[in-house]
Amino acid sequence: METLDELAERAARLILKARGETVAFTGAGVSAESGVPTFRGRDGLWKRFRPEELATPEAFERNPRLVWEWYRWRMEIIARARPNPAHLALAELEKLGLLRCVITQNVDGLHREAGQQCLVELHGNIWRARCTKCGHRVVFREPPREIPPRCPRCGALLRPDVVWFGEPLPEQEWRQALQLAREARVLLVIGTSGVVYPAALIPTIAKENGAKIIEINIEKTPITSIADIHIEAPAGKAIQKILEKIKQITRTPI
Ligand code: BV8
Ligand code: ZN
Repeated sequence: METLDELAERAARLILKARGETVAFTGAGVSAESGVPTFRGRDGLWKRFRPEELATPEAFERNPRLVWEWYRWRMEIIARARPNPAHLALAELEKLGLLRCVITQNVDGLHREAGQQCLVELHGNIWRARCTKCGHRVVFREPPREIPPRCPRCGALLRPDVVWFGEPLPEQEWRQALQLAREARVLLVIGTSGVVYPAALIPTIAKENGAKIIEINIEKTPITSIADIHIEAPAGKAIQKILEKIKQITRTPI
């Protein structure tokens, strides 16, 4: 059984060998250490709420106030959250020229706040809302006081600018994610249960195109079976360790 140290060393060597063609694919687990609840974990959102009742167009149609109460509650948690060592290490890997881009399923905006430049938000962003009638978009600086919020332009209902179950992913972001997955030499899969489609196809597409898969998660997932390296540790600890190994290896010329 390899130690975290040995696994991180192997991962660091794969990332260095990829010469910048490494892409990260992240899920709710990368924000867990920031105090943002995941969906399916022990204290997961889906434990207390049922996604069908909230994260769907039908739920919004039926009860926009209830859906906005849920999103405002999540915005309040996220407003207090700060990027954690996992987000910061990914931003540093990008600065070092070793990470090309981050594809995220998260809507919390923490990768951006950590300084990530190249970022593809497959499921939208909780701080953005769009008008259900005229399409006008707004960005919230803080959770909306009155809910459901109304369009400043036409007065119709605003909806969170996130992808709900049964809704297609944004065209542009999906195409960009596919291209990044096809071209990646290494895919870092961090903190995702790999159960939500079509996002969950990304690791398979990267693998089919010859990428090495490094999975970081506190448990095994359906992705573990195609992972070349599976590091069972919290994301912050694991990615910081990989970053440390990269710096050690590049400091000591071979
Ligand atoms: C679509 C935005 C069609 C909103 C989200 C049956 C089979 C296959 C597919 C389907 C099916 N039935 C329905 C579908 C389709 C459905 C789907 O996949 N359902 C699943 C549940 C079976 N998909 C859709 O509906 C998609 N749209 O298919 O449209 C279409 C196509 C064309 C034209 C018209 C229509 C839309 C899916 C997007 C839904 N939106 N979020 C919001 O956030 O409110 S999904 C939601 O789940 C989040 O975005 C989240 O990111 C995503 C995935 O979850 P994870 O990120 O993986 O988080 P999770 O909690 O699950 O796991 C956390 C992981 O982290 C765990 O593994 C845990 O161990 C780990 N972890 C925890 N702590 C740490 C850690 N790891 C490391 N360190 C730690 N500290
Ligand atoms: Zn409007």
